[in-house]
Amino acid sequence: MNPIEHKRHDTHDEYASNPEYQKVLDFLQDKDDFVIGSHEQPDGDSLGGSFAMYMMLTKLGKKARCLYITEVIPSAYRFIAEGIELRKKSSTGAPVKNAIVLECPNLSRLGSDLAKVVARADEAINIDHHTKNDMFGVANLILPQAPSTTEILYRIALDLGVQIDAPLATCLYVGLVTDTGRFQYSNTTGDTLRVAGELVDYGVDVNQVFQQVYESESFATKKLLARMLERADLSDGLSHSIIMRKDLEETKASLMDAEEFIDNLRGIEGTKIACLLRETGTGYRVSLRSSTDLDVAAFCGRFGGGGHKKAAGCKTDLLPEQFVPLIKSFIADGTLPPERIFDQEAALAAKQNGSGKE
Ligand SMILES: [Mn+2]
Repeated sequence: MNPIEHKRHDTHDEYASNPEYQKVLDFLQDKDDFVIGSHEQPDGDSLGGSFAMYMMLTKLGKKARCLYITEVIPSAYRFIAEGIELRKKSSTGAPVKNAIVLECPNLSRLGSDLAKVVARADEAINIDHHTKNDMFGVANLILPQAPSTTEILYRIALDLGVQIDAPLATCLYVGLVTDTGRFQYSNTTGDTLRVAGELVDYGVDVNQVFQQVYESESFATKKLLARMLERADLSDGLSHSIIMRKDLEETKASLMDAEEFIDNLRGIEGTKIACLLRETGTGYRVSLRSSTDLDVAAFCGRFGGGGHKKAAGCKTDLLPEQFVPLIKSFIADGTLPPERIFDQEAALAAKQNGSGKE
């Protein structure tokens, strides 16, 4: 075992001084038989966090399972899933004792299948770092100042006295490296880098993570990226593009592989906000990134979405030619779209009544 000293960082003392922190520790310490769930379209932080939590609990001699992740795990993250016990869809009828929900501002972010399982749990706790949260748990540890959920889990692991080994350190590191854009986003603090250093001392193979997460894109994914870039537009500070459903059919790539594509738009000189629209069949899934003080979580909030100040998402049934000007107005003078016209339920009801949009 690596004889590294367990350090507790100042910013993490802030996590631990949150009134909900002790409740989370007590829940993890006192209970047994857990399910762990995180959001749809998983990313490095949700998967790294879920697997890390699984490892922490089993190291404490507890029973735990991650919910359904087998069916949706992107290939870039399969290397951290080894040895993780997954609860499959077929067992949805089984009773659920204790649920741990990571990275979800509300239960619907889990997707409907997982949300149903968590709703059946005796009790659920909620650990997240997004700006808004519905506080659906018996304990709600919401720390928007944390760059990743796994950085919160690192402190929890130390306080629970969990032995950190290379597989656990790797899961924590994957969440950290992906949610900080490889330690380049403005959420990267000195402590983030110190934690990363400690995780490397615990045995993280930095180059392996890089190769798996960032250099294992399929050829189909690259072809899809080429289409997205071909269609890109830069005007009035907005870089945006669209991925159509036919692109997926024709390139045989999956939407999940397109998670990082927006970084290619954000990186274009002159970009204040980057926007990627992905056609879903019922509308568009929208990703926004801000390179300025413009708060894209607030913008996405007008469409029932959210996220972080500089990285957020939502869904819309507006057409791109309707949606794009709204972002441009936001860039021009900070104008947010009016909330009422984007009430999804009202839009659906209007459609069913035959008075829907053109
Ligand atoms: Mn995250």
